[in-house]
Amino acid sequence: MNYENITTEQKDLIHIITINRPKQLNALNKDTIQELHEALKSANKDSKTRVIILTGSGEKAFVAGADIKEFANYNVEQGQELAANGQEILFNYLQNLTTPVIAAINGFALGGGLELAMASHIRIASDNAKLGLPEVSLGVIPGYGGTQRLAQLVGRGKAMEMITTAGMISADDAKDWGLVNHVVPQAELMELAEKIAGKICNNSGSAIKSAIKAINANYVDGLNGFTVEVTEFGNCFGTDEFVEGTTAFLEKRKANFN
Ligand code: CO8
Repeated sequence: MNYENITTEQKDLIHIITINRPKQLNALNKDTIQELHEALKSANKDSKTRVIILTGSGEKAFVAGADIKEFANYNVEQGQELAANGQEILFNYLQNLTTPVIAAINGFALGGGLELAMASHIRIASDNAKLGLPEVSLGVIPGYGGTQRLAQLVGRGKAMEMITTAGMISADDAKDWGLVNHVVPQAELMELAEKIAGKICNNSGSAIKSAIKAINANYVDGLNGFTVEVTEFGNCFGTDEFVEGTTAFLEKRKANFN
């Protein structure tokens, strides 16, 4: 498929999606959100893709937020519609994708950009990255799940401070706060993302899908994570990959899941 706002690249079992609007610091307009949805959906369906890496083009920004020019004149209904649609087709969709997604944060991750990284399963950052939810400085609040996911990741107190001050934090502080897992020089960011992706690719894809469902269940109203874990644990016993994984262990060889 041809995209105008993103690029995609397949590297063995890893699918790399790059948001490609560097002149706008990769800000998310509606078309970009739709293209990201299509690219994630297609990669998730492709049995040759085991991990997705999401990053931004250029050296300055991962994503500097939702495209402010696009919603500056919206009314109440249009604002709600924009947030609801974005949450459904991109942010919640991404969190619930069963192919693991690594956000490689290569610069500013602000507003909708940080929300996109937070909806991803794993976050790593380059040492020049700056992260924040500056929405209240614009008279709005985070609308793509940021009020919920930031509090889940860093705790309510730090989320309150970040959101009400509209401040940015450094990559190192983000690591201290548990918002990103690793910080490396920018030139090494994709290398680290691919290294983590490679380790994931060595493991059972079907078990990873089950694990993601069980971990995410804790954050869904009405679902009991422990119950979902039991169900998903049981489901694993019906997979070829369970047979391969346990047989390989007993035969003292490396499992081959690909
Ligand atoms: N939207 C649109 N354009 C943007 C955005 C953005 N979020 N961020 C940067 N740009 C554009 C600038 O307008 C500029 O374009 P131009 O050259 O045509 O003037 C270009 O990118 C380069 O930006 P700057 O010249 O400002 O670069 P600086 O290095 O001086 O500053 C900053 C970099 C600090 C990142 C600065 O650009 C900035 O503050 N950007 C806005 C950050 C922000 O407020 N993000 C949050 C947006 S709101 C949001 O994400 C809400 C999410 C939830 C929405 C739910 C539904 C509405």
